Amino acid sequence: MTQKLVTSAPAQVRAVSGRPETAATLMEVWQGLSAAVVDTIADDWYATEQKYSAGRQEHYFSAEFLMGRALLNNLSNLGMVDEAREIVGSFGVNLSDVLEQEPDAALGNGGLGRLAACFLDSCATLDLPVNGFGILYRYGLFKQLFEDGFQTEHPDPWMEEGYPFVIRHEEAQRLVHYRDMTVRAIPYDMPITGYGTKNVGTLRLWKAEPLEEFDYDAFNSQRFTEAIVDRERTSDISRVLYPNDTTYEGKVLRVRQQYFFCSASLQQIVENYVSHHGEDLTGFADFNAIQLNDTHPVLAIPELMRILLDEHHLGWEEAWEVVTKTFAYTNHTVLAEALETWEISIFDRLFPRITEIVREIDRRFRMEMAERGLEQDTIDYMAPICGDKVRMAWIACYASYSINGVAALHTEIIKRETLGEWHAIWPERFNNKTNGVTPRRWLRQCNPRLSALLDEVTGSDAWVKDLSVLAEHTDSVDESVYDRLAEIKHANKVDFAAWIAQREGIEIDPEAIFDVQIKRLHEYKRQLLNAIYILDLYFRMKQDPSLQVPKRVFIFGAKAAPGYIRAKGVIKLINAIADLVNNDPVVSQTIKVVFVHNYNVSPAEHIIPAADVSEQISMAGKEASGTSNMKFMMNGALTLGTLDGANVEILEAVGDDNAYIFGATEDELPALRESYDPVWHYENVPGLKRVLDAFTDGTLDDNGSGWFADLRRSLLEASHEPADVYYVLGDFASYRETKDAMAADYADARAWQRKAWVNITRSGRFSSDRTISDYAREVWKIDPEPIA
Ligand code: Z57
Repeated sequence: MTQKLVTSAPAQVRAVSGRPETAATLMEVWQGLSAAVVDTIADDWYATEQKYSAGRQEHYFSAEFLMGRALLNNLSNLGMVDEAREIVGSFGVNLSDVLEQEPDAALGNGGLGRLAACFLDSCATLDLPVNGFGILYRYGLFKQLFEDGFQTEHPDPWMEEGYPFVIRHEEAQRLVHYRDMTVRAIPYDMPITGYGTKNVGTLRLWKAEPLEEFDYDAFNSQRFTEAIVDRERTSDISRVLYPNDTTYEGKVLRVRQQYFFCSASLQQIVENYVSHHGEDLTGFADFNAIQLNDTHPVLAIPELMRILLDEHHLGWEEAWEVVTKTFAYTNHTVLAEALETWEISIFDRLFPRITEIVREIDRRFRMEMAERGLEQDTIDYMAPICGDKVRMAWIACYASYSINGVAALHTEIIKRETLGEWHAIWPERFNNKTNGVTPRRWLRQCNPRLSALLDEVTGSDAWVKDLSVLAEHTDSVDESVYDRLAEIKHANKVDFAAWIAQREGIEIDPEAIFDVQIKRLHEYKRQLLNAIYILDLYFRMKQDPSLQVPKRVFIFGAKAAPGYIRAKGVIKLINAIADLVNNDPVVSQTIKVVFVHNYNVSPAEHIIPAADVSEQISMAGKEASGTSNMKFMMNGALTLGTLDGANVEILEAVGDDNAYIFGATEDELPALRESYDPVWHYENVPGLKRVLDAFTDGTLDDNGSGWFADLRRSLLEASHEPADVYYVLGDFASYRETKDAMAADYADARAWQRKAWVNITRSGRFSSDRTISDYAREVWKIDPEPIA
């Protein structure tokens, strides 16, 4: 197989550049090498597709797949990294320079989209018959720049220069009908290689194109521009990813997108069923399971009903029987603002038949529940349609045979509260699937130094496919491993410092503690709490220049949704604090603040291996799981966190001595809130007054935007919303104490490395391989199908 790359790579580079391979640009080498990789897997990819399509399959429906870069991932999975290094070396270039040419495929916002990408990696590695279905957005998540410390957004045309890892399949196109237009859905397939297996999975992304190249009538009747504009309206559907994470925005184009990929995917899946198993669709669910990644693909439920009823002439009961054995739903949040509720008039306007079906689902639901003896209020609360709104989560709960949360605590909360009424009726549908991350990308590829140590300590690379084997080595290691670990972290920090100097123009000291918070900007994640700590520390240092403070770099990466002004205010605030701190000739000797712009998958791969402290500080009960917490753990960073999401399970895995936990717990919060007075905290908790006053007294400059005053008000003043909804001031004292203690502990390097080693070796249950094995066994009922 690798011999193939040696011949294919130069030929492909020559084909894309039209030059000898030694004269090609770095971008052309990336293009050619990538095409050569696709060349080497083509036979296995085809064989995998053939095999999967004949048996039972799971289809992962998601509006987002945050894939990041593909070339290194594929080379590494296929065992071709050294080969590739040699090959491009012979062209006169360096492999890492070639890899850095690749744009991130950022077809997702954050945790939910990246989870889908990790899941595909695990499915391929475990030889499971699973394919992903989504949308080929022309523009991925916006590019973030800072101008005067303010976030600005810019388009991300990620495949405009050509992208060899998606293959257009003209012949497999489908039509998607809306009331006002019919659109062609063209599939673009991305190969999903697994580690150490021949199987290659598929991510199928649909692109919207106009039905006809030209509307001849329009052209002939002198309506040239209208004809062009009309063409553009169809391509609009797959033009751009909506940049909201955990916040719903009721835009018509967004429903169009959702229906678009659900309809095209279902048409294909049903056709495949018919071609292998015949016209009798009543057996559909024996061969197909569909996982709905949040409510974004829930239109697949009425759409499958439509296909079964109208195109295959099943009766309603028969069709509903099939549908309710096919779909499984994952809930990813308890935040009310994320719940999708579409105006039924939008459905009417776009697809009247779907509206009809949803109304019938609603009617039957009400009847069924009345028969069960439910109270009318409960029925009204749970019904798919409420007034003029369609509630997507309720349709999902009604039609799905499995409903899962993404961490133990989260699943308990949805059973008790968010989806409590559903749990009361169908407790057997509920299950937990704690999230995981792929150890291929998040350890083996991004941290080669630590990977080499793990190979050495465990005697092989078996941990890459079974991360749980590391647990055997928690205690039974030679003390020298801790020195190695320290050296590795230090070397990673040196690399990272060089990367930061280049990218952000800030010098940081690798001897300092690297304290990192990287995630979407949201009030519930409490970047503001971290910012307040830093500003407080600055004032403590100013007030007492003899204060002994461990050297630290506070690192942030975060995008704010473009319309989320308060989140943008926090970005501006952190940048203003960075200015204050980094430009203070004394304080900046000890602490620095770096806000990495345009945070994305590939920056994460640089940041995480260099981190010492993993900030996971959401208000308890709000972060469904979190997944960066797992990536940090695998790379030996220690968690500073609340008992929220998967942090709870991380703590369970490593033990109290190996994580730093602070703050109010989910079960304490209701009582605490009863008597909560943020102004009392402001006046009495050491440090808070001075910090919050600095928001508005001229210490920090918000360029006249008024945003810092708004942030201060959001914490202190109950006007049209309660003050400090996310308990920032309430948790501050506990956070400060724990974070100070943690920094002090860093001085005992040996003790710190021991903790890091426990974190690394106990991270096995946070591999997405574990998560996916559980889904495969308990929800999807599928077995591995190796092609070899
Ligand atoms: C999103 O990234 C998440 C939940 C959502 O409802 C939407 Br919309 C987007 C995140 C959660 O906030 C994380 O806690 C979780 O780890 C991630 O989904 C994957 O489950």
